[in-house]
Amino acid sequence: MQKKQHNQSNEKQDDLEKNKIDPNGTFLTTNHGVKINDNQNSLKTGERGGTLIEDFILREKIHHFDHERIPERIVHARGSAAHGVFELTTSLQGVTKAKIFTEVGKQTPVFVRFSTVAGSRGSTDLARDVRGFAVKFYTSEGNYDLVGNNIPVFFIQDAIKFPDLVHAVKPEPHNELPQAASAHDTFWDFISLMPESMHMIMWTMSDRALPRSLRMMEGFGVHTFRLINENNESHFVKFHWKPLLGVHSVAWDEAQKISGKNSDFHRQDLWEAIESGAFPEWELGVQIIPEADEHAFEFDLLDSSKLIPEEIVPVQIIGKMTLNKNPDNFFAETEQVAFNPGHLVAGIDITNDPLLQGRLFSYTDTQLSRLGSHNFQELPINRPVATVSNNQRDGHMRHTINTGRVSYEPNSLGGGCPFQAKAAQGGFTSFPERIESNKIRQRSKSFLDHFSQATLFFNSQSDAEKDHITDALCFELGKVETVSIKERMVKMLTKVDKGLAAKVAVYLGLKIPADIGLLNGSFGADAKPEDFESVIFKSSLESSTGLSMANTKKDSIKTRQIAFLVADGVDENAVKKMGNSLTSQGAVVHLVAPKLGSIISENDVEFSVLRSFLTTASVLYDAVYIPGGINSVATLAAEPDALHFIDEAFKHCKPIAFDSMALQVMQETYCYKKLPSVFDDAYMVEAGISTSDDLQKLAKYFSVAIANHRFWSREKIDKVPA
Ligand code: HDD
Repeated sequence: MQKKQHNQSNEKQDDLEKNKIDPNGTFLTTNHGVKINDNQNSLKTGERGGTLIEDFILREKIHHFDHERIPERIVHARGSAAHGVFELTTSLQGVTKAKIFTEVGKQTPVFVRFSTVAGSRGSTDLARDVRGFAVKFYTSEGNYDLVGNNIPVFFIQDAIKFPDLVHAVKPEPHNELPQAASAHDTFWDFISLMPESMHMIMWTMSDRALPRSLRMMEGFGVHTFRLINENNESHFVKFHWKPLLGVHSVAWDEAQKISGKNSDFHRQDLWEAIESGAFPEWELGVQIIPEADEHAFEFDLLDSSKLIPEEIVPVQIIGKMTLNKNPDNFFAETEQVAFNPGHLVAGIDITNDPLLQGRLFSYTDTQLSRLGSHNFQELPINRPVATVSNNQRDGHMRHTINTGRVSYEPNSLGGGCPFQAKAAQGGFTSFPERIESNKIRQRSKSFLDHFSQATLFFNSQSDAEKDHITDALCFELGKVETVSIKERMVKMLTKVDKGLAAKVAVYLGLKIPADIGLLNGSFGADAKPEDFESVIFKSSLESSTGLSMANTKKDSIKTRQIAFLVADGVDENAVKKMGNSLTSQGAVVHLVAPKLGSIISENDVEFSVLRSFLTTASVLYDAVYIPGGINSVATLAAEPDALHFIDEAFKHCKPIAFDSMALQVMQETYCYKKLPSVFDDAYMVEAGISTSDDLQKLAKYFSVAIANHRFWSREKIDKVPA
């Protein structure tokens, strides 16, 4: 692959540079710097003798190796990350004093780690799961971490339930099954007893949980945060990351197959996009709510199981983030990076959201067992570009050499330094929220509405998206063995949408339940039935446009992977013209042939072939093109793997284009033979299938179809066995 020159020099990159070691051109040494003369043989008592304990070279090498692993993250263990920059385009001056949101044009270095939640470090990228979207901004005023997800709400309202949630979704403790999957009894047992999770469940059962690419998903700060201005006035804020490539997902059948064909699919996609210079980009949007409007909504702003529909508070775009550099070392950067929602800078503050409050403790705490020392902040990837000067000292693995005799404040021996900074000097001040309350373990009644936004989300989906949610629930609950759990879940679904509940019940072979009755979930031992019984709210909105992926951008084929199915005798003109047309728009074209090496075209042009039907699969592509050429189409028409490739792409509703000569191949496919109506001229474009003798015209149709992503209408017709 051609590596593009990245102009990624920034303060953080310069800082990281100091720690890099170039292994080239130096001798092999021990960790204490002694040159090694023989790295092939241990020191022995004679050629066939025992190894000597005095062999410090062997001892050190094995010893280091034995300790190379650290505990994986307790959640979000599987992740991929990249460096980049954030540039502010619209100032929030007057709303916040945080320079990152007031200095237009300033480029702030960022490090972003995407993750799945439930799976272990080596688990598949394509699990049905929430994706973590954690951004570390290395601002001039200190590190600011926005540790969000690709879903704007959360399963639970209070952090005290987090360990229960995670224990329920992780592999079951007696047999460590299943890996990276929520489709098992303990997860649905917990969920069926937690009505507050129902909104999030609608999202996780939707295609949002199966991103096509980490570059094609939204990010959300989830909680309501505060922005604080120079006068210490507060505005509430919700953060949104909007991908410039739009929000796109894969089909569930496809996701499962990708997991087998390439379980690093997302990691590789992110890496390759950045290496090729197709830098992933997101706009940062904010929903800003004046302090006075805290209670103006039909839900509680402090409740993380709710979102603010964009129709009610529009998202204002204030900047753009571009990821332009891959990490140099996975462990040192992606693994050792330590995020914390409590890493705030002056001008940004937290709220009393009980989910957020609990997180503030958890992240620093977990880094201790993961990274081994409080000094994890000194690791190169975690170090701020802002100056660190305080009186914290010592501890395991301290890197900094603090000079001088003063490590306390106030002091006179150090000239009083380092001084506290006044607010006007950039010192962090917490918002002086007025609080008058009893100390209680209780949840606010304003958190009682568990279903209205679940219903709003469901109602906002396109027909295809609704079908996918239904199918996902059938799959997940179909894997549950305990009947009472499935029944409770179906009862719960009746509160979201009766039609949905009925379809799932029928599929599972359950009776359609009568009304749901009391579900007290986690309101605590002292909660009284009247506190929550029959409290069913309804959103005043029927639907919200931003919640459906059907309304996303569909204007680009940048970075889309297109398979050209070819064999000897292919029409080189078709390959070149279609190839040029697609690659000039930023798509990536791969020739896929029966075998590797090269093919010779009709007119003796040689094309090198790096992928075959054995080494790749349709699920790794966005679209398929079959060029003409008498011998090529004859070979492909007789090649079952090629026919499977096409049928499978068809099944996953992907755009398919073929030259009229390649009709011979199509005629052998199941989709063509059994579903002739799809290949009716009038329907083909609607179904994302194009054919023509006119290459230019074909390329144009094909591009539009690829930008459209998928043609879910095909799911309405009979299924294809692929
Ligand atoms: Fe969390 C990691 C996002 C609730 C406790 N969380 C973690 C990561 C992300 C999130 C993206 C991975 C960061 C990385 O890439 O290193 N977490 C969220 C969001 C939440 C949320 C969006 C709800 C809105 N988390 C949450 C709660 C708790 C935690 C309520 C505990 C009370 N999360 C953790 C953790 C992790 C973590 C155990 C594991 C590894 C780490 O922190 O560094 O502390």
